[in-house]
Amino acid sequence: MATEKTGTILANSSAGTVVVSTWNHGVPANAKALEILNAGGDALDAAEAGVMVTERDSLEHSVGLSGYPDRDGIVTLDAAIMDHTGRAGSVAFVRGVAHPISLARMVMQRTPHVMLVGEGAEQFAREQGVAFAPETPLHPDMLSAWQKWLQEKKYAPQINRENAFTKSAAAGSTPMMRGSHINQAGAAGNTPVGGEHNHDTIGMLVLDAHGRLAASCTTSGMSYKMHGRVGDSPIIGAGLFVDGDVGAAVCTGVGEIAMRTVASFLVVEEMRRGATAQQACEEAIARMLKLIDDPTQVQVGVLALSSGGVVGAFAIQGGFTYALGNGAGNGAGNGAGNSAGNQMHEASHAI
Ligand code: SD4
Repeated sequence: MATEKTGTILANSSAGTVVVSTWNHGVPANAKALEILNAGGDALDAAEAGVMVTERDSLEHSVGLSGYPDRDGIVTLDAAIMDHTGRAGSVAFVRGVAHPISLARMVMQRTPHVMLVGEGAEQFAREQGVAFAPETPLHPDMLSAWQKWLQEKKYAPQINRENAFTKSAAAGSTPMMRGSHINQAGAAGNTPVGGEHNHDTIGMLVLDAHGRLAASCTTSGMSYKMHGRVGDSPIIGAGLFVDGDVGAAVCTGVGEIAMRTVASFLVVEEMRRGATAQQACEEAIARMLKLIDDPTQVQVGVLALSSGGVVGAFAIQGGFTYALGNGAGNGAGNGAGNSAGNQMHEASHAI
């Protein structure tokens, strides 16, 4: 079976099903997506259901309603979804919705629009019968973190906070395959131990058995962001992009940099011009570095998945982990020669 070297990993190039998603929380999210793919499901369904696992995890503090609030103590969520035909939907700056990814999908499938924001997105949620609870109290840990933050009100994003987790011996955990400072990857039972001035997202790219690509992305954005701030995650072309003939990409990290480089679109266009998934990610990070005065203070990670099932991953700094899963019928597994089907990796990086 043919394989292609991507720089960090070997991925199966004879398609089959592939799921790749950002950070440690990608493992349980991938597991759900693979369940759907292995049952013959569609890439779009897998991409939605996969990240819903992260959205509903009350121990997950940068995706969904248990996320860190903005500086005014309000959790506002951003999400987007895109399929292989170029259809896309997104929501931004929404409160009180447990599954913004599903609301984004409704925007895509039930409106003539691509993006709804704020009160309009919330009104749409109510119209669609989506449970909407704007008065949802902050998660108790988030309330105390925010109250602590208010004492200084200093905004200083911390890189790779997404991986600042201790690991319980929770069932379903998966050892990381590469990487220096993280030994185990997340699953239920994680306890945050990192600082709180940070950011996080789950972005997921899926290739199903019919060769259909889809991408999803959902986040509570940067902690203690200005009220009204929206990052790259719900912006088609920045946070995620899919071209069914070429590939898909998703970004995580400091959204402003991904927005200013239209990074996910760039990655897909590089692949269209012949770059491998890995080369395309590296080019996007190179463009970002031109905009950044001190790259030691900024983290952005980029994932790519070609229409042939080849994965690329690159980041500004070390510590960007991602989960790669192969579904049934894809016995080649991933580049470490492991066909277990859902493993953590750490991306190579620029600095
Ligand atoms: C944002 N890109 O709101 C998101 C945050 C993120 O890992 O991805 N953090 O800027």
